[in-house]
Amino acid sequence: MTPLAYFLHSAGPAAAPVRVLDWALAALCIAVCIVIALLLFMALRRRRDAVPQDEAMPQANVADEEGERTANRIVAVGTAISSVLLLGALVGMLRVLAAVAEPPRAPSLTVTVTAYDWWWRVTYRTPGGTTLETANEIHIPTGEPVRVDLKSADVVHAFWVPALAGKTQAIPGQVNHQWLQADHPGVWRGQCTQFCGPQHAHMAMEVVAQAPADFARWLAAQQKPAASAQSGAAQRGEQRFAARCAGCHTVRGTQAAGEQAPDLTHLASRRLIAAGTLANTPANRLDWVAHAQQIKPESLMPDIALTPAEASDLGAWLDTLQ
Ligand code: HEC
Ligand SMILES: [Cu+2]
Repeated sequence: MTPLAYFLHSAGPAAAPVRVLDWALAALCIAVCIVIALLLFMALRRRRDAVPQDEAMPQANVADEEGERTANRIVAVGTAISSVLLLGALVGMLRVLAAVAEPPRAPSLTVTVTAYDWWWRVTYRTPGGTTLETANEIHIPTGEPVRVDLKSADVVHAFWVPALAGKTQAIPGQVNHQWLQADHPGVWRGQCTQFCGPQHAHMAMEVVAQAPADFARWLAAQQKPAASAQSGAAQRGEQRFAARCAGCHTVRGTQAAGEQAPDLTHLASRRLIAAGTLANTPANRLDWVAHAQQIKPESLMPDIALTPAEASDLGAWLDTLQ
């Protein structure tokens, strides 16, 4: 799907009414522009035709009484037409707001999304009562409304996945709510839409909608702690991680329990890293660790210099985080 299609099409009932409104308002604006351009063109022509050829310097403002009445009538009619159109647009918007306010039935799944400069923490509370975390990738089952509780850890952000729902702000100290629903499996991109600092543009996320059985499998896999390192390289990598990365990152099942950065327990299972900035390949992961400040300047992940041996150990460990 091309990036354009992400916001020109809706993929569920929370977005469909919004998309109808989008097209209706776009059509209305284009129609108004065309009418005004035509009127302007006619006015220009009329004036030129009205000026007698032999008058060198036509006098401006020679409107006689009849002319003035015509002008007043045009203003009145124009104002009336604009008012009707704007009121119609207002009614349309209020109806759409009402239509998407509540999901068709109570959502059985709630995902908590916390916005950070410049990434998204995604938290699930499973029926068993455990919580699990991931980052920048929100999995949902198809055909069901999913509730999103939105928080912010720092400044005001806004959460918007155009194909699935309207946008909602994430405000520090407050929990906002919205709901999403995808009618069929697919991946839809979302983006922070409230300017939140230098890397605002690199604050994307993806919603991955899966058939309910696939979603249940994903959830079960994400719930597990990281598998213990088998190879010597991966074991050395885990130690490096504990020494250099664990202050910020958590990997469940190891001693790494940092709170201020994405949970990396199942890092390798994600499609993208750094909030949609890079494809999640082994090479990109190491590139990010060494050059985060070039890839995403001022991000809260520092550049971490590694010798080639350290990088290959760390890479081996990160690759195991499936
Ligand atoms: C000072 C805190 C800090 C340290 C230390 C740190 N990181 Fe990070 N890391 C972050 C933050 C914050 C992000 C999110 C950055 C963003 O996307 O804007 C991040 C993102 C990442 C990501 C991308 C995760 C994703 O899903 O998008 C990877 C991979 C990563 N770090 C690996 C490491 C490794 C490996 C180390 C140790 C060699 C390390 N980090 C050390 C703070 C830290
Ligand atoms: Cu933001």
